[in-house]
Amino acid sequence: MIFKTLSCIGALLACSLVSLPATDKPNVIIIYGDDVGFNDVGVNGSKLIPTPNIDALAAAGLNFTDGHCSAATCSPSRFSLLTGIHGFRHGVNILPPNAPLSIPTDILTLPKLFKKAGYTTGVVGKWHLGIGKKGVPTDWNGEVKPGPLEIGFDSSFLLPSTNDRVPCVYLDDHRVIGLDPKDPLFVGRNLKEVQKPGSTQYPDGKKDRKAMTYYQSTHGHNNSVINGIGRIGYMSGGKSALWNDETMADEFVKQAKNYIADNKDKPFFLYFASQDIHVPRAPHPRFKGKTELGHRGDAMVQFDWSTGEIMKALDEHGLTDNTIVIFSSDNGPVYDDGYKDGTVVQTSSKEVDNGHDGSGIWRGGKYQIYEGGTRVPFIIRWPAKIKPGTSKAMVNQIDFVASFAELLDIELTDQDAIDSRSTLSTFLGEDNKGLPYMLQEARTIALRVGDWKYIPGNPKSNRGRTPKEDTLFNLENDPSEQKNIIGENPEKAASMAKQLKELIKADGIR
Ligand code: NG6
Ligand code: CA
Repeated sequence: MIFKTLSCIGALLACSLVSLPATDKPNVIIIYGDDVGFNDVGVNGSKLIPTPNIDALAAAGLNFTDGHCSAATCSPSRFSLLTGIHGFRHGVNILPPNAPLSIPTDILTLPKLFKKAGYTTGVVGKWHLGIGKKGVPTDWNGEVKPGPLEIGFDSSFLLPSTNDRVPCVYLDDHRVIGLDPKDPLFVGRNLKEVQKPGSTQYPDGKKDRKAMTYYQSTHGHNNSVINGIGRIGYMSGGKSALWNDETMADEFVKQAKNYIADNKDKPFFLYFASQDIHVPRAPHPRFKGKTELGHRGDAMVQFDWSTGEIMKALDEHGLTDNTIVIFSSDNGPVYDDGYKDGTVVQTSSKEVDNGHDGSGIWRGGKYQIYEGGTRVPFIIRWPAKIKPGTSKAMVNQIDFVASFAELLDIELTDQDAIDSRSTLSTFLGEDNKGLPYMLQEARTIALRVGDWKYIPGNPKSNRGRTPKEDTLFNLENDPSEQKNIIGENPEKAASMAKQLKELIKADGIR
């Protein structure tokens, strides 16, 4: 009996000796915004959009002011976040509604890395990385795959593409929810492809502008009209499964809360990808009029609410201290991205009178190679380990794979996450080193080396996405990228042009 008790105490002691301190396996949540600009959050300067929850997150964590997504559009940024590889190496650009899965199922991904460390992994929200096999039309009425579950997530609840693209239904793991087999769902590139007998047909916005009762489109967005909103791409059927745009944030928050509650007793990784503030901006009526900036500002208030709800859930389960919460965005701000929702008028008229600029002092936004395209809100909170503050270090989402590998002590092979470099010590606020150099994608590819920025010119560039001539900026004296100083610094430009070519051609940066 005594022996038994002693051995029990011995086992307990041994157990506590080998068990890892709580901070070794923190939970990780990435809260990812869509088209949220650097200056759309209060902590970075926004005065006309109240974001108390995001500001509180920043106040309790590290706010990076030179933090970047890898590209100035969604799919390549998300690809890099989840793989540690630049989108251009896999030809990833903005994906159409019925694109196949863009992430190969046999490479290392962020969720697979967490699984190697014993985590459970989940994704809630916007996917836009393609679903299904290349060359095989996806059967939306059966098992919709390969998708997130085939690249390392244990569970997924998705808006499959974007909220301005079909299909306008939620996907729960492999299944569209709420589908009536009598009204099968089809997705196609043109009307003909989806005109199937027996399936609900939606108005074609090109022929029937009046069907677009919620918004008129300014460009594109006039194919299938769903909930009075024209969308990119064609769908038919699935009427009983249609989402409600105005309750989408509520739905995603509910799913995230359930995920946290279900997994609170084991280390988890949750990738929470909000549809806010991408077009069509259709916040719940309770957020309407919360800003003077129209739907775009109100959608940002909704996103701040979602962020607060997730933080509250962590508090309620006692998980705040040992959960790393990362808040960021997939590209910079845009105003008119295809709908007449009043944003341009309201934002620009405010701009004249000390108004709101989603990029702040940084030039440009979504689609553009200038800083505003990729320099986005970038907050990391981990109360157990990170001292609150601000960091000016240059950091990038593409480096999460290598940084978490270091944190979790997992070795990467030469083939894994080839563009991901660990900046863990900077993410933890232990130093201010960040990256010595980094690539920025917006169709064209630019190079930052410290404060120097080299952009290869593109004579065919339109809409100011990239300069027509080779350009060199120095952000230290010229943060808003106004003065091309290539004439005064020909050698610097030549060496950066050479380095850029080599990095693009290389088998990865790491
Ligand atoms: C563009 C769409 C834009 C938006 C974007 C993707 C047109 C004319 N424009 O092609 O509205 O959907 O793709 O945005 O169709 S992203 O944030 O997902 O990259
Ligand atoms: Ca986006």
